[in-house]
Amino acid sequence: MLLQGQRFVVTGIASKLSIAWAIAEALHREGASLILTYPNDKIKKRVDMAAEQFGAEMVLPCDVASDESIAACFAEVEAHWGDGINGVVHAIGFAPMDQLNGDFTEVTTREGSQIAHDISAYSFVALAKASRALLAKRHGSLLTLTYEGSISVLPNYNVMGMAKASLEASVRYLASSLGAEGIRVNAISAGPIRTLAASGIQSFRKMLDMNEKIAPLQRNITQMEVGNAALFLLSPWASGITGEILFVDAGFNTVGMSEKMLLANEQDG
Ligand code: NAD
Ligand code: 0WE
Repeated sequence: MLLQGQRFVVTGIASKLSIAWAIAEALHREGASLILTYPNDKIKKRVDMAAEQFGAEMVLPCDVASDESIAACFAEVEAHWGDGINGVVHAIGFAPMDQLNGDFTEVTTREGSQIAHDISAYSFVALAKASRALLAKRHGSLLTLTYEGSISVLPNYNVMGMAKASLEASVRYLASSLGAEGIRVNAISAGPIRTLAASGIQSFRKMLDMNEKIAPLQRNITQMEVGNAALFLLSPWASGITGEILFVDAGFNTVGMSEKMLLANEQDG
């Protein structure tokens, strides 16, 4: 029980497939106490299910589009856990669907870009502001989820690539800002996983297939593998790690060109 007596706030559960669900599961398995959050009433019942499964102490509304909602949420966290928390998990990303299908230059709009950056990147800074004092009391840490589309161009990821680049820069600036208080800040860059956020994405299936072919491990990753890496980064075993982006992607990001790609091209031509 690595995390007995430790307390974590987990955002981003929307279904059993959510990466945040697997992170909460891993934290619970190691004896941690949890508070789970949801953005609106439509999602609340799913989060209630998770709370029951993981014995969470509270389920709180937290819509990261609203400063008032974030403030009200962390006021409740403080009322419950006034002597501090050990971690906050940010597993939130959103862009309007019309931004995620088609030619980047054509489909990207000012409004789409603002929403993507507000919900997917600024919100991490907002959660850091709201949880700073509680995290400092226990030398806790912040964790977010990112994707390779921040660094390399991937089909249709579009404005989310911009938002994830911003999110990753925020990991480094927050790590620098909060380091003196003993607060660590890290991200996991996960390979593609079929979740709600992946449903409705054109050719997601083909992306999973391609990933499997290119990645050194020759397979896709699971939510549980992200949950276990998250558990490590949030635990005392990672006490020397901050400002880091840890890839949990079966090695996909390390490959420039694979033998299989050469062979496939030879057969084409
Ligand atoms: P998901 O749909 O299960 O989770 C996304 C979450 O964002 C949902 O719980 C949703 O309620 C929440 N959210 C959206 N708007 C919100 C708001 N205004 N306030 C609060 N919460 C809000 O999908 P997921 O794949 O588990 O995504 C979690 C994180 O992992 C995201 O940051 C995503 O970008 C990242 N990620 C996903 C993949 C993948 O392939 N699925 C890969 C790498 C990174
Ligand atoms: O970060 C993500 C999810 C991004 C996402 C997905 C949606 C779909 C539903 C953000 N906003 C929305 N808005 C919606 O209305 N991933 C890493 C998963 C993902 O999303 C993609 C991918 C991959 C992988 C979008 C296009 C191409 C690849």
